[in-house]
Amino acid sequence: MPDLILALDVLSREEALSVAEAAAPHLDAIKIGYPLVLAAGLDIAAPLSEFGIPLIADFKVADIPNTNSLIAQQVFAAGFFAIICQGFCGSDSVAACVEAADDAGGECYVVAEMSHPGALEFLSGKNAELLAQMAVDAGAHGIIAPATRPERVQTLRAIIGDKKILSPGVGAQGGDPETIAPLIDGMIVGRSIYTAEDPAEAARTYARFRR
Ligand code: 3DU
Repeated sequence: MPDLILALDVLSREEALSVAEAAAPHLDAIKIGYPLVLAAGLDIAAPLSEFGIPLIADFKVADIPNTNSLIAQQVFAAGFFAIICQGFCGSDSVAACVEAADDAGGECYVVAEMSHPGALEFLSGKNAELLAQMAVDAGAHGIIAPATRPERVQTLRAIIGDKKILSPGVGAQGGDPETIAPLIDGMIVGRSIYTAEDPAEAARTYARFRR
């Protein structure tokens, strides 16, 4: 059963710290990305780190290897534990993120299949399976796969073995936590926690699916 990862896509430092503080007792990691970093700066990582919960940088890094290295180095220097990159730029671009993660004693996850309907146009099916295999071959720590499509998570699991699957799409996007929990290693939940009237109670509800 999976860790609970809060997707903290709020747009101010104050809200980020307030939601994180409320939910922290029920969390195993906090994922932040462009919405919060563009609103509050990368140094939001410092106060968030004080909750003692690992931070995941969801920048879906997708560039040439040198640029990916520079981005990943900034991420790990800012105190993040893990980075998420895209795989479609190729194995050398993924390897650059994996190397930066390894150098920092951190982790790198590769998006294999996305959870939204538009993912079915490119980021699904055979392409997702190739991306998952490439993530394994590149030494990534795991993949991102959709809680909205449990059958696809099972297909991707057969490819990646005991590498980790972090899975967004529960709650607001319609994924069912009970169905997906046994199939994954990390359940990523955003709006269903941070827009709840009581984020602590919402986090507690999802934490019931933890190990
Ligand atoms: O739908 P939610 O509010 O629970 O947030 C899901 C988070 O996971 C959000 O940060 C989004 O950018 C991220 N994500 C996906 O939703 C789907 C993916 O395939 C990859 C990341």
